[in-house]
Amino acid sequence: MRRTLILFLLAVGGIVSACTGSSGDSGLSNPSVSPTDNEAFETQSIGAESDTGELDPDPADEREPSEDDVADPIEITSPNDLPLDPNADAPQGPLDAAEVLALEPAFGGLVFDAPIELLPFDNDRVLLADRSGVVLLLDVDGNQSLVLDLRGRVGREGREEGLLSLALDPDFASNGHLWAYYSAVDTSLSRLSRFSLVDEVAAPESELIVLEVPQPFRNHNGGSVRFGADGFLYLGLGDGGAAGDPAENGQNLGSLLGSIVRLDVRNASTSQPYVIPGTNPFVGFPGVRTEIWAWGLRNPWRMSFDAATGALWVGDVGQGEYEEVNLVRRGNNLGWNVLEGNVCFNGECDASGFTPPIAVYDHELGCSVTGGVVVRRSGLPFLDGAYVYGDFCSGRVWVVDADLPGEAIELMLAPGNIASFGEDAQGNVYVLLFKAPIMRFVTAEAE
Ligand SMILES: [Ca+2]
Repeated sequence: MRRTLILFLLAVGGIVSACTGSSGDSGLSNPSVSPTDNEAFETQSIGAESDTGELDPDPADEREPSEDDVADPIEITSPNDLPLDPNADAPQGPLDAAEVLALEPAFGGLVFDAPIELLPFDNDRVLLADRSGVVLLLDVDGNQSLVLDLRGRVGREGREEGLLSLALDPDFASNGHLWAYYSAVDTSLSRLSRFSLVDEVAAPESELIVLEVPQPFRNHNGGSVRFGADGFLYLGLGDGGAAGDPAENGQNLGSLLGSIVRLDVRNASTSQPYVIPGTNPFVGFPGVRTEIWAWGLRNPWRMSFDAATGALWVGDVGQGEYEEVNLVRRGNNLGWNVLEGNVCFNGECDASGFTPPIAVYDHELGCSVTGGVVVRRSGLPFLDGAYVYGDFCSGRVWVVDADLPGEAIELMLAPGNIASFGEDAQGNVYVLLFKAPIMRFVTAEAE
């Protein structure tokens, strides 16, 4: 069966202005999240820099708004049924309008400057983290309460620095632990810490520092902190920065940089912050950081586990030409800085021994991949059974079959810089955009 999918884009300008106009008391104007200075809510890019190692102007500034961005329908083709079937015939015929996806503002149209994480907290609320260091609880109407304010501890000197990730402990219900990964203030290092919630508030003073990773440059700090079904903590670390990985950290098992590490933090304490699981792939190898689970990464920006299969999906930001999505297994070498995407990064190379990406796109289509989530419970066409991800610069959103990965399919343009994807307890899927409402995937209304 063949179909042609017509996706109608949201009239972005109208939606944004409507939201900001109708919810002027929300988000940035709330005292709990108001910036203390201009720096705190400056729009910054994630993961893109020039070949010289100097940070580029904000990709958002480079993106030329066009008619295509906001109003015109995009015609794309897609296999018909989800899960996306790579063996299906080429698409044919129009989809029913009811099957078309759209994005609509969620949480009362709340706008944050740099939202980077949205996680289910309970049945009715989500945790929302902004790169400034603020963590909030939000209900569906956008009512919010402050959970954690790390602005005094989070460094924002580099354009890619800040509070970068958040995760609830697997035993949160009994221990109240919240995990955060951020750039430390007044220094150049990344920090993984545990905080403890009491009555839904975590005092900064409850911090237990579990891992600190010196950052030779201010960019490429990763990262996501996630818990696997094995109960262990996974953290994605960038290659240390500049451009081209000058110290070749990506291919150095003696450095945590450019790696995904796996830690047992169940009994974390000041004297023993973590234990290295005995089943980590390089345990017993001399001269190796045995925290490493996988290596050869440049700047893993957003990773997530498939709740159904346990698979680990990672978006790894490219240098100047290719962005990639990786399915990461124990001990994999993802190729950087020998490979960028599927191509030798510097002249000729031996590509054997590297795990190739699941999906690659070039800089005609974007400039900085934002890894997403495997969707299982949204009830929406094209999403359930798919890994959905996007590009920070172009706003393009793609899906790839999570079970039988085939060719990625472009789904739509999001109305802004895609910084992250998230889900709530009901299975709704969200896109986090800089300086724009948090958007939720919905079935589009028939025109
Ligand atoms: Ca790679």
